[in-house]
Order: sequence, then structure tokens, then C-alpha cells
Amino acid sequence: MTETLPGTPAADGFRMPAEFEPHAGCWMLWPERPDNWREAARPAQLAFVEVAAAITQFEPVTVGVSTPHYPTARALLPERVRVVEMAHDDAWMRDVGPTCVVDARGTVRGVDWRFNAWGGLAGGLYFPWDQDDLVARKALEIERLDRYRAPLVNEGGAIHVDGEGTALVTEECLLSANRNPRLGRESIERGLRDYLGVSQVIWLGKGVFNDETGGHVDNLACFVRPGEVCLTWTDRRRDPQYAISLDAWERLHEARDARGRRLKVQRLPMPGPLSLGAREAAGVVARQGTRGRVAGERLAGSYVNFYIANGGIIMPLLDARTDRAAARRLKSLFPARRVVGVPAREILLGGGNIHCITQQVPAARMSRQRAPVHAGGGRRAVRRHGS
Ligand code: KQY
Repeated sequence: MTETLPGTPAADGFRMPAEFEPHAGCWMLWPERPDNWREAARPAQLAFVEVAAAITQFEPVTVGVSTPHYPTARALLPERVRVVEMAHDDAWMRDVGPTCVVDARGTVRGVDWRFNAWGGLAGGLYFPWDQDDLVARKALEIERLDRYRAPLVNEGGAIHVDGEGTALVTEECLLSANRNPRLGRESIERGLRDYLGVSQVIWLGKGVFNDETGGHVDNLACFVRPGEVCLTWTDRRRDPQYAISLDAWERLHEARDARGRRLKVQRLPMPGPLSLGAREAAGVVARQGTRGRVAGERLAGSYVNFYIANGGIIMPLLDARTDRAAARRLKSLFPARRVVGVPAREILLGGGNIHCITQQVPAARMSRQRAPVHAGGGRRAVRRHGS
């Protein structure tokens, strides 16, 4: 049985592992909304299929899909992808899925943040969002993982951790007035310490220019390994992104992580600038209560929005002029992983990218005392969760 736990992960000895630590698998959702995805979401569905197929080369993938879309999703997704019926309001599993935490014995639990569609009624991207807010709980029940319901409005894309006590966030997002208006910086930090098990929070300023999440860090910067951060970058001084990335660069150089280290900062040049085409904008059904799409609008494209799988990097292909250089850069940052590029413009048109549509479940590790001794093997074992 899955329990909703009192207390906090930190008090119970849990921490959020870094994405580069071993995974049991990855969760995604199926894109369906015609007011966010053009042409009734069909091009986006095909892009999501490519992402799921790429990840499933490295780790098990589960996709949640609403009842009417189940037959299509099942038919389009590779057979080895597990498809489960699950209501949702849109397809951003990073944000509506659980943030998993682990303890020293290898137990995995999930944090279920409050979700308000990136800003609630004052600036959020759609209403209602009640089905999205239930997704983390449903995924945790399917995975048979106990759950903490956090008192904070937060999203998985708003946090990155190094797994060694450091979190990376932006002020634009976590201090925004439409997420936790009654909480200041100190209270938010306390919430992150309690629910992620971190002891040091590094605050960047703004997120990527025109990012409709309101500044998610996962489009701007992420940990490559402890002590090393990858930052989206442009050398075009007149680009509005220039000052944002420069500010992040300076803050990262001034920062110390939880272990007192200075950070090595790696620049990852961004694609574009990219903007929304007229036909692309016209394919989205305008609906009251949603943001709508305007041709010519700048897209928040960034190669930092990649997913780290077991042994792989699933990176967005966004611009034929820059994709190859970005892939080479990622290969040099992750020499032990295979870099797989997936065409991702259709995901970008919906407002996010590959990291935003995925959510890892960390591998449960058996402790030395509990691990069975296998013939010919040692005591150390890594178990896929749910097996
Ligand atoms: O990037 C994300 N994490 C979510 C993007 C939401 C966009 C909704 N149109």
C-alpha cells in the first residue's frame, strides 16, 4: 500500500538525487490539448513518441494518457513503453509528476508539490489544472512509492540538484508572486531544504527570455556532475538573453555549493534565435483562459533542456545551424553517455522541451545488509524499482 506521510523528506533522512544518478525509469504524459499543441496535437504526439523511443533504449518508460487517446497513444508508442490511462490537463510530466527522494538504505519516496499551472488564476497558463495536480499521486501509487504532499506550489522544472546537498533555482520563478505569495526567500529556501534534503540553495536571477513557465531553471542551467554546471549562452550582446545568461554566469562564479566548492561553469550556446511561424501559430486553437499563440513571438529554445538517462543524453534538435555543435558539446560534457538527438521544435512550440516532458524515478538501491548474495556476484545490487 502507498502511504501519504507526515513530516518531511529531510527529517526522515531523504534527499533528492541528481538526474545523473541511476534511474529505475522515466515517466511522460501524452500531449492532447488543441489550445496548446497545433493541429490537434498530432505533430507533438509524434515528437513525444520519438522522445519515448529514444529514452527506452536506456531505461523503462511509462506514458500516461487520457482514456479517449489511449488507442492512438498505444498504437504510436513502441511496445516496450508502458502506457497507462491517466487523466491530465497537459503533458508536462517534469512539473506535475513526483520529485523523487531517496535515503541511505535505497528507499525511494515521492514529493507531490502543489501545482497551479505556472501561476494560478493570475498569470497561469490554463484553468482548470486539477487533473494535473493529481498526476504525481497517481504515478506514485502505480510505482508503489510513499508520498509527501508538500505545502509549496512548485514544479520539477523549477529545481535542479547536484545530489550532494545543492539546489539551483531562479528568483523569477520561485519568488514569483503567483506561486507562493505569502512566502519570502527564506521560507522558500526552508521548503526546499525540507523537501529536497538540500543545505545550500543557489539563486539565479531570471530564466530564459520569454519562457512561459516564468523562469524555470531547467531551461537555463543544470548540473552536469557535482561541482559543474552547464549554462545556456549567447554571444549576441543585443539579444535579451545575453544579460540574463551573463548574470547567471556571474552568480554561478560567486556561488559555493553545499560542500564549499566553487562551480565550474560550462557554456552551451543556444539555438536561433527562434520564433513562432505564422502557420504554426494558426494551428493552435485559441481558447479563453489560455495564453494563445502569436506569430513572430520569440521561442524559449535552449539545448540545456535535455534529459539525462541511464547511459544516455536525450537532447533537443532545434536548429540545423547549431544542433551538431551542441551535440558535440554535450558529448564532451558527458563522455560516458551516448548523446541522442530528437527533433524537438514541436515540443518547443508547446512551451517547453525534452526535460520538461520527462520525469525520472531514481533506482532503489538495496543496502549491503539487505542485498541478496548472487551466485558469482557480490553483495552490491541495483534493483529496478517495481521489479
Ligand atoms: O517547460 C515546462 N516545464 C512547462 C511548459 C508549460 C507550457 C504550457 N504551454
